[in-house]
Amino acid sequence: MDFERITELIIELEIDDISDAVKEALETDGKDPYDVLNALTKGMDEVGRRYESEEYYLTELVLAGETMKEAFKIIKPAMAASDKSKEKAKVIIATVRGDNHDIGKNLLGTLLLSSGFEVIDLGMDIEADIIVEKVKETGAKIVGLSSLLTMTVNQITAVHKALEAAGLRDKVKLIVGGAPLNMELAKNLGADDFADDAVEGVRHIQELAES
Ligand code: B12
Repeated sequence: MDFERITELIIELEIDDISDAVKEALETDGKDPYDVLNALTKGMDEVGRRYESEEYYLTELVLAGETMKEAFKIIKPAMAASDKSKEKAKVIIATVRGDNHDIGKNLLGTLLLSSGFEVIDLGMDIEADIIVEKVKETGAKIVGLSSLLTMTVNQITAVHKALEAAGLRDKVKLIVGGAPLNMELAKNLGADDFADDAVEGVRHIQELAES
């Protein structure tokens, strides 16, 4: 199974074939899970491009998201198995309330898992109060929020304030990501940190975990 074929399967929305293709790449061909992930992400980039140029519509986007999820299910354990040595810090991840984009968050979660973090993924469209409850319950010191929509970035402030109200704000580092954000905006909204992509996000989270 070559990488180009995996990229194609995402672009062609082949949800029934993706799991076997990823399995074959990992198990039969012994490919590095990171390289497979790279091939999947390339496919998703092209899907995003086609959506923007109106070759694809919402239906295709949803299916592309579902196809990525099937692939992640196979790739996650392979990535976790490739690095078990590090001490596990807990990271809570979620997409903010009102936002149903989770592909970027899932990618971050997969990479964090493979970097030795314990990942508590709350899902998408998540209320600030639920995040605070999870922080209390798990003692996680890092929260990563995803916001892809301009109209939902203010939910970052809602989480920041809810943590403050619970007396937890100084115990937790809040990092955010998503296309409408940048470092300056993230800080104005109450976050501690921002990263442009998931790879950079993992690097920042490693630094936050050590600080
Ligand atoms: C796929 C997609 C969808 C899918 C989502 C499926 C899913 N399960 O996620 C569906 C079809 C559901 C969808 C719906 C909508 N979408 Co949409 N969608 C996209 C699209 C094409 C791709 C997003 C994506 O998955 N990219 C791939 C991932 C890997 O990248 P990413 O999410 O950016 O994440 C990376 C970084 O941002 C970062 N990151 C992300 N989160 C985090 C978190 C942390 C902590 C860190 C450190 C880093 C980090 O790392 C990731 C990987 O490197 C984008 C356009 C685009 N090219 O981005 C529009 C886009 C985000 N959508 C948009 C819109 C408008 C909508 C709708 C309102 C459309 C509608 N009319 O209904 C709805 C909103 C639904 C809702 N309430 O959320 C707009 C948003 C505009 C804006 N700025 O507000 C965009 C930009 C398209 C556009 N150009 O208009 N969408």
